[in-house]
Parts: sequence; C-alpha cells; structure tokens
Amino acid sequence: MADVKDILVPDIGDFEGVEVIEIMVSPGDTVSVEDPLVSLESDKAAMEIPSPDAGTVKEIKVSIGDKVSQGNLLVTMEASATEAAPVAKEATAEEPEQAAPAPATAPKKPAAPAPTAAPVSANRPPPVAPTPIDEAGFRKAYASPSVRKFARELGADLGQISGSGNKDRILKEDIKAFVKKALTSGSTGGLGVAPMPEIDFSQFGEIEIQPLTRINKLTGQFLHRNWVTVPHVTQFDEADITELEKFRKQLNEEHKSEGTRVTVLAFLMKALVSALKEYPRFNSSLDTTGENLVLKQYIHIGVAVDTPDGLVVPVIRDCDRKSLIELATELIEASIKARDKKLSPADMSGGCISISSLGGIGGTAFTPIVNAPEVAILGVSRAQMKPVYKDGEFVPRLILPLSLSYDHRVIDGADGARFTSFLNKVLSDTRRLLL
Ligand code: CAO
Repeated sequence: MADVKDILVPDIGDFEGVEVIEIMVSPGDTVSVEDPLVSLESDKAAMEIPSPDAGTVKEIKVSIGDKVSQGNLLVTMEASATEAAPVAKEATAEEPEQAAPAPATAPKKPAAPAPTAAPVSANRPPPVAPTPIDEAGFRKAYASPSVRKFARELGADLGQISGSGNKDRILKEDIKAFVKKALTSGSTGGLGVAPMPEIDFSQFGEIEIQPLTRINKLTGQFLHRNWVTVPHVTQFDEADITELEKFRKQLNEEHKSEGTRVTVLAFLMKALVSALKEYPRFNSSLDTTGENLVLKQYIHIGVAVDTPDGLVVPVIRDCDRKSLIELATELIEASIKARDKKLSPADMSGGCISISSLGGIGGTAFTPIVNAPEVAILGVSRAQMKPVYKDGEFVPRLILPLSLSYDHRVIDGADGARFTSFLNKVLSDTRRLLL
C-alpha cells in the first residue's frame, strides 16, 4: 500500500497565523508535483502552497478562514512518486504577479511551463476577441495567485470583475462567469469596447417586449459571427439593364400562360454563373486550417428570402446546368417553401455565393454581410431610370445598383472591381450570358 504523507505548511518566511483563503484540491484528486494545494494570504502577501509530491489527496485538514503557520498540517496524501521539496510561491501585495507571471514578461519555470494557447485556425477565430487587460486594474484586483494565473490564461481583466469571495475576493467562479457572459451575451465587452448599457426603456415611455423568433436568433448569431470574423469590403457598381428589362418583359409575355414570372433575380443568377466561371476564386471557401482555398467545381447559389419569421437563404443547386426559365421557376418554388416554413436544413446548405435582393422594395445601395464560409455576396437594390451620357447626349437608361461584399482574406480589391465590371458587361448585354 502506498505511504500516506502529511503535507505541512513549508517555510513561509516570517509569516505567522496566515489565513487560508482558497483550497484548490479535494479528497480523491490526483496531483502532480508543484500543483497548488492551498492559497494563503496575510495582509502583506498572498502565496500558494504547492504539492511536494505527486499522488492522491486523502484528507483536507484545513478550512477556509483557518490561520496557519509553518509546520501546520494542510492535507494528507497518498504519494505515488518522490520529487523535489516544496517551495511556497509568494506574491507580495506590491508584486502580486510573481506567482502568476504575465507570459510576455516573466521567466517561465521549467517545472511548470506556462500554458500555451490552443491553436486557432485562421478561418476559425474565437467567437469574440479577448478584451485587452488594463494592467494597473489587474494588479490592484483582490485575488489569489492561482486565480490571477487563471485570469491570465483566459485573457480576463481582473479589474473588471467583481469578487464574490470573502472580503470581495475574486474567485475562479467569478472569472468563469465573466468569460461566459462575454462569450454569450450580445454585449460588446468581448470586443474590447465598452459593454452595451442595460437600459430600462419604460422610464421613457410605454414599451412592449417581443421575443425574437428562432430564425431571428439563429441568423443573428451567424450574421454577428460573420460580421466580426470576416474582413468585409463592399464594391458598389451600376449595371445598365435597359435591354435586359425589354427582354425580360418579352419573356414574361411569352410565358404568361405557364404562370412563370422571370424577375431580374433570375438574370442575376445567370450572370453570377458566368462571373464565377470567369473568377473561380469567388467560388471558394477557406479550409479549416486557413491555409488553403477549397475551389468548388459546382455552382449552387443561395438567395436571401424575407419571411414573416425572419431571413432564410434557400440554395438553388447546379445553376450552371439550368436555363433562365428553370432558375426563375425554382426561385419561385424556393421562396414559397421559405414563406411556408417548409425549407429543410439541406435546402439551405451547400451555397457557393449568395444574392440578397432588395430591388423589389427599394434603396440605392447597402452592404450585405458575407454568408461565410462563402466568400462573397451580391446585394441588389432597386433599378431606376437615370440619364446616361452616351454618344454626345443624355439618354434614359435603366440602371441596376450592385453591392458586392467579399472576404478580403480571399479576394483582393482589384478582383472585386473586376467581378462587378464583368457582371455589368453580361447584364447590359444578355447575349454574353450565352458565352
Ligand atoms: N429593381 C427594380 N425592380 C425589381 C428589382 C430590382 N432590382 N427586383 C425585383 N423587382 C421587382 C420585380 O420585377 C417585381 O415586379 P413585378 O411584380 O412588376 O414583376 C417586384 O419587384 C417584386 O419582386 P419580388 O421581390 O417578388 O421577386 P424577386 O425575384 O426580385 O425576389 C425574393 C424574390 C424572394 C428574393 C424577394 O421576394 C425577397 O424576399 N427579397 C428580400 C431579400 C432580403 O430580405 N434581403 C435582405 C437580406 S439581409 O437582411
């Protein structure tokens, strides 16, 4: 049977009757040499008592609030190895960081190397960026060395955390709650800017609380993630669709009996097919390592549909293999399915690029948010008759505003402008869609 050892308070200098402020282990815990067992604090210093041996904790012999001195029994332990004698890790009130060194400034102990952050791939950044730590506030905060170390590891600013421990001391639980809040709340605290204040709007007048729909919440999460993680650029342009509109009206006249209605959107899908073939980088996604582009050999286009419950994006598949009429028909079917809440997750997956058309509503331009992992989205506003200077005179032309947002990690500004210029060319001369 393994030896049961008494772990005593080691030489802690001139300190006597020092208060136990934290117990970091429980009976049954397996500990390694140097793992902190308890934290002590006098009015001048806080220190952690590390385990002198590896083994299993049998009994805790102190309670929080007890006053201990050198030689007092702290815990009993069933040792499984013998190693170096313990040294209390001390952090004075003036230099509290000694026991919890900031990784950039303090030497690392070989026996207890500073934890390294888990690798985060370039296209899978954390949900929120860490808040920069205010060092002065961090130093002044009332917390034990292990709690300070824990806060450092998570990038939590102790200065911003209220303690729930004895005499308002900050505990590990307080840090966990703080980090959880920053990650889950819609607040901007995690982005290093002031958090959104909580306001009771009823103090200004009558209000009504309306819960967000499930779709609102889901799209909200995706849009927020994409907005903060994708470096967006929006390229604006205008396409002359005068001839396209004449052709569209003629088509609709011809297909009236079939009940098919071809809108500008079907032409835009056709134009996007040509543009994606010409600029394949727009039909790609960054892989999970962030080191490679996944270039797609298929063309599936997502179309944002406005429904009473919120925004959904059904995907029209194999657009490169479908005629204009087929695309127009599928578009109508997809928007009916969306508004009837009949879309399955499969109907909304696999898109290569998305279109957000507000043309039926109005507006001159907007900045759509990239539907990651896609790398671009085409926003379309309302076409308007405008005077265009042509062959020495102003002529009325139907102009369609385009707003192309793209992921600048994958697409350069020049290619963004080339892509919309290409779209202009094919939209202003629909014969080019045949090429
Ligand atoms: N310029 C001028 N008129 C336009 C136009 C444009 N860019 N786009 C559409 N129109 C016209 C259509 O031709 C149609 O007119 P007619 O009835 O005379 O033919 C009318 O506006 C209504 O079109 P529509 O919206 O029903 O059809 P659509 O194919 O253009 O769009 C759909 C279909 C499903 C995309 C659309 O109904 C929709 O939901 N749009 C909103 C998308 C959205 O919310 N985007 C924002 C996402 S980010 O929050």
